[in-house]
Amino acid sequence: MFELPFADLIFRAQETHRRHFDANAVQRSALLSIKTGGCSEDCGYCSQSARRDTGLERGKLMELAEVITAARAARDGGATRFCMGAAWRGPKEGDLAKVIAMVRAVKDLGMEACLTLGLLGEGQAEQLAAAGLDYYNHNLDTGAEYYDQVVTTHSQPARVDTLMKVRAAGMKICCGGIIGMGESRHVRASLLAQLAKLDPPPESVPINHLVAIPGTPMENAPPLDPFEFVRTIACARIAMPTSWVRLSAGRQQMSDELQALCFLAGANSIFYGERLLTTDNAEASRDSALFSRLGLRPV
Ligand code: SAM
Ligand code: DTB
Ligand code: SF4
Repeated sequence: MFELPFADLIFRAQETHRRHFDANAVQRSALLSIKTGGCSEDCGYCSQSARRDTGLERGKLMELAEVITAARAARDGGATRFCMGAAWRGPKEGDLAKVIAMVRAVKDLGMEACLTLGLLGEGQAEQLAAAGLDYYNHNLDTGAEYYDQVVTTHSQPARVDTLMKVRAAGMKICCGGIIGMGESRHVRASLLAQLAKLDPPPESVPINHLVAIPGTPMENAPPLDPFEFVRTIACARIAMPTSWVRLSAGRQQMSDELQALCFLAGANSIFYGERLLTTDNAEASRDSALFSRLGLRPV
């Protein structure tokens, strides 16, 4: 699929997209970093690893009241899902109880709730499901053959194990990866094949463009041809026809025209709001203008 002429690939992606979705409807999720920095892991793209100096200030787990204020603002701004992320290898039991209170509060505000807390231990997925968590985000991040060039402190099979726990507990899976980390096209195809082979495939598939962060090993990653990113979105759409494909990190660095190509290729979800986890996102006012110029409808 990656090798198809661009127009043929986009045509196939559109055909697939329109069979399963309203092609003009785009879902909006808001993100909040509830615990920032100081992470034990060494993921080469990440600003939050304690193993390197990215100038990021290390924070404690946020208080419930602050999370509620942020969630209410996100809802009032039009987000339908609120995603909370923590810079952990995985949650400790005491922290999990605090996070569960946050999930309940988000649900009380009438939004879907999503968490990304790292690797889950025995029984933790069940506790999150019981609290009403809709989605758990845990990315494969890259193709299996490239993973150990990106992360050495945990393995990709360990991540797959967490995904199985999430599924067994009855929650929906949000799982995708990062494009532009110097990987080959073969690795990009392999990531998408691994995602599509999950049974069932993830309900939500975030495709992140690497945000190159000074102080990380990927600071000087070779630039990716923007059309290759669009191709990756199109292939994700074709390989996972009924999943929400999210145009995730990296939108702020993209032109409106490139984002439009991504929507044309079958992306139908975005992160919405001024911040991702530790970096800025495209401004809500820019997104509203883009939606209206393209006739896109938020859902
Ligand atoms: N610690 C947890 C984990 O690793 O699963 C949750 C937070 S982690 C920051 C969530 C995801 O954000 C990563 O799996 C990666 O896909 C994405 N991410 C982190 N830094 C990024 C960057 N600089 N550019 C693009 N995506 C990034
Ligand atoms: C995902 O796939 N992308 C989001 C969310 N899941 C947690 C995170 C993007 C982070 C971008 C870099 C940063 O802001 O630190
Ligand atoms: Fe830690 Fe997650 Fe960043 Fe890896 S991606 S360093 S596990 S916060």
